[in-house]
Amino acid sequence: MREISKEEFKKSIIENVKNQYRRTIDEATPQQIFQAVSYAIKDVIIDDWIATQKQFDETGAKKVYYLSMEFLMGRALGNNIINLGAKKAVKEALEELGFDLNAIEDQEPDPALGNGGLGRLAACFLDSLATLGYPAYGCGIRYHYGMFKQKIQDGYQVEVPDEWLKNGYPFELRRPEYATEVKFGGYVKTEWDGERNHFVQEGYQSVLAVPYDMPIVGYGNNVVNTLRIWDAQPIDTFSLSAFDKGDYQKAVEQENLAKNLVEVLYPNDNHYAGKELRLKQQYFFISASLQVALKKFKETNDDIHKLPEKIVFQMNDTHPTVAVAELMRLLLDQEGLNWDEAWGITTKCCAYTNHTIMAEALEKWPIELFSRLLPRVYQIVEEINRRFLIEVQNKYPNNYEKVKKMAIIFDGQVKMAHLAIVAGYSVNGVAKLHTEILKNQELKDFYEMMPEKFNNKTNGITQRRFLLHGNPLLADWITEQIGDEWITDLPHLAKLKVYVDDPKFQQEFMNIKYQNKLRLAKYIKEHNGIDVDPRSIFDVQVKRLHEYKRQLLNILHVMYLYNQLKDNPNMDMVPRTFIFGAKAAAGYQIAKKTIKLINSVADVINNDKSINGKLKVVFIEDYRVSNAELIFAAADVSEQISTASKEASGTGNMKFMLNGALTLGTMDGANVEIVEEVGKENAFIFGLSADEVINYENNGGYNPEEIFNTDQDIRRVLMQLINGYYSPQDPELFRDIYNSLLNTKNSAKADTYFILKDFRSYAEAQRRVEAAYRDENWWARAAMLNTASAGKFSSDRTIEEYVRDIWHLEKIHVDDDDVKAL
Ligand code: 26Q
Repeated sequence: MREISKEEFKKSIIENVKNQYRRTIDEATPQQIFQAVSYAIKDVIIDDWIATQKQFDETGAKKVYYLSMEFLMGRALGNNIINLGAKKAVKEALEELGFDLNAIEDQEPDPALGNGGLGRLAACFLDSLATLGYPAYGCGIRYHYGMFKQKIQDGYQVEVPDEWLKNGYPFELRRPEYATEVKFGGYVKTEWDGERNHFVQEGYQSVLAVPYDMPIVGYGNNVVNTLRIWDAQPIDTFSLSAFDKGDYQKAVEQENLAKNLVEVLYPNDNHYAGKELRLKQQYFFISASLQVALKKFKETNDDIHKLPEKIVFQMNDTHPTVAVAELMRLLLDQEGLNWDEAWGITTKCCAYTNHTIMAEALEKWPIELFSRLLPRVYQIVEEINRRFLIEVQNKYPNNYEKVKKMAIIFDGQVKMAHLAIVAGYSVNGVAKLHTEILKNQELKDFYEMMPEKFNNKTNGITQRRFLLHGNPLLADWITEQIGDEWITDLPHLAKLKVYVDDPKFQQEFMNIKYQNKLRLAKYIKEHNGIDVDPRSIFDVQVKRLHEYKRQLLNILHVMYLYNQLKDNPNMDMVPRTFIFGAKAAAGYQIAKKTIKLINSVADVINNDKSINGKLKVVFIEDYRVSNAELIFAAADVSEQISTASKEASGTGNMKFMLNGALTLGTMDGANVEIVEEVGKENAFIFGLSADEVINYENNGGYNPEEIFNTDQDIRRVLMQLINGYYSPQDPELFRDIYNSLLNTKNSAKADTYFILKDFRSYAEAQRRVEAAYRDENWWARAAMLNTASAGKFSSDRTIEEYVRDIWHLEKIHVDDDDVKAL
């Protein structure tokens, strides 16, 4: 790694402040200092970036294009500084200029171009790809407004626009030279040239796609990959075709299309909303990305049939699946290939990752909408479907059930998952259990017909952000004990296992946890005005708000504990702080009501002097990547309590584990593998298994009435939802939550997430948590073991598996000399 000199860096900051703001360092605002530091860092990155791209060109290396509607990057400055190996120099340079690096980092807006797990996974993958030296592009959308900012007013979530571009974002680079046109609507004209048909789209509207590139800096290896996000601009009205010249109406429409297209990220997580604009967004960034990828390929290759040797498109869920048909279109209509040639190439270039089995998340587009918006692409999907159904019928003669279940187009809808599976050469789930459920339940028919496509890639996270950057005290301590190889090879953490029984190491480890709890307590005091006891158990559930994730189970249990304390104020109890953080999709009413419930319960409990501060409830406003780093570092207990079978993997669970929190969870998603690594005895597992849940579901659900009628503690908690105990002004406020659990009219439709069914088992697991925490040595040992056993969950491991089984990439090397030679 190249040395970055402190003195040069100081000069660079001063110059940047002067040139950009005409100010001296003493006059600059903290935001201006942030900008200047970022530009100084970008100057360093640029050389590596150019050298890396040169390596790509010279080696002709195969590249992965990670196609994703979401990249939840989080702040770049701190991570870039770390990955460049410049932390010491920058920190000291800033100190000598009178600034604190942390405070400057806090000036950066969180680029939040994603909702939750799927978007953050894409960001972790980019970090790992660059660090491992694999040629990769992230392709996405430059939303002008990312994930909304959450304010809590009177206990309710209020959504505020996320103006992340307001001050300009220093790490992006506009690349107008790669701008390209994307066409919507119109109709397809067929022209026969005596030999073959040509398909020409006419009467369309179009926009100009303009890419912005962000550097993705590898750790300590000079490699800089690219995240390319597309912005939309109106096509210059002058360049309208002769046919359209002077069409004022059309010019205005195209301008509006460009303006709306990339305006905002849809804030739904694990929920499909069949919005026309969403489909436009999908096609927009896919068409632009594919056009430019092909063009680049053709600059150095003359045989289009070799495309699969040089390019792979990984589709992050079905959101980018229109890529399959768009690639076909480019190969057929632009490259002039015949169907079999084009299909042969497409099915060797596209691979698909599934992130959910939740029925409401599956993308199905009405034919009417799809064909109106993408007339040529729709023709191609129809032909893919027609040919596929012939195969199905050949394999299963006279079996109409199969056709019905597997068709890509059926019942007036285009099913994107089916398209992705039929055209992709790889279909992967994101944790072992999830992949088994895909193979044996959700995608059983496809698995039976094409078993060779299916494979598992258990998710991972980058330790560079979630330990090295987010928890510097623990990171330094670990490096002191076992060296720094864990930074690029996480399984090295296992070397910590020899220390777990040593009281000195236990104490040091728990002392770091305590320091991190103090840091979070300070954040909570500043942001919530609540005092929390850093000696209490920090019991944390942070993730998107969704019924299947069961924040409701958690808060009902808090209500139950509070009832116990009220009955018996002298109850011997280890003080507990229940910490929540969650955004609800703006239109998801019951999720929003759950936020209100958590805040109402918090109000009552936090203001009740009679319980001597034994119980506190905190809802952290605007949970996002930057405060997540503080939260994971400070957690004792990691709540991973989804209804078994519903959480495909989870990745927060891994971030907690890495930071020494113990998992309280169901046997769902990657929890299963976490327990496999750390041992069941070092976690708190409860609840129905996935098989049991699926069994109930296949037999019409279960009857929560029975539990309500026989379990007094549960009944008492439920009655408090409708007797105004937590909402004296409006006793009906939580009626809808009550009804979701106990709708008396149709009990099969009640409690579909098995909250009451799992309640006792959860409460019992919580008692085990408390008993375990009383034994300080046991807890310290188990916490250390969690960190020491987290090696598997690095996204570096996940990426190596994708490369080995799906992508088949070669590493590139960028030496210091390559950079100097520029
Ligand atoms: C679809 C259509 C229209 C609008 C929005 C959407 C949409 C958007 C986001 C559908 C789904 C998502 C996000 C899904 C997601 O984050 N899934 C999570 O993926 C993680 C990474 O694999 C897993 O760890 C989680 O278990 C899974 O819930």
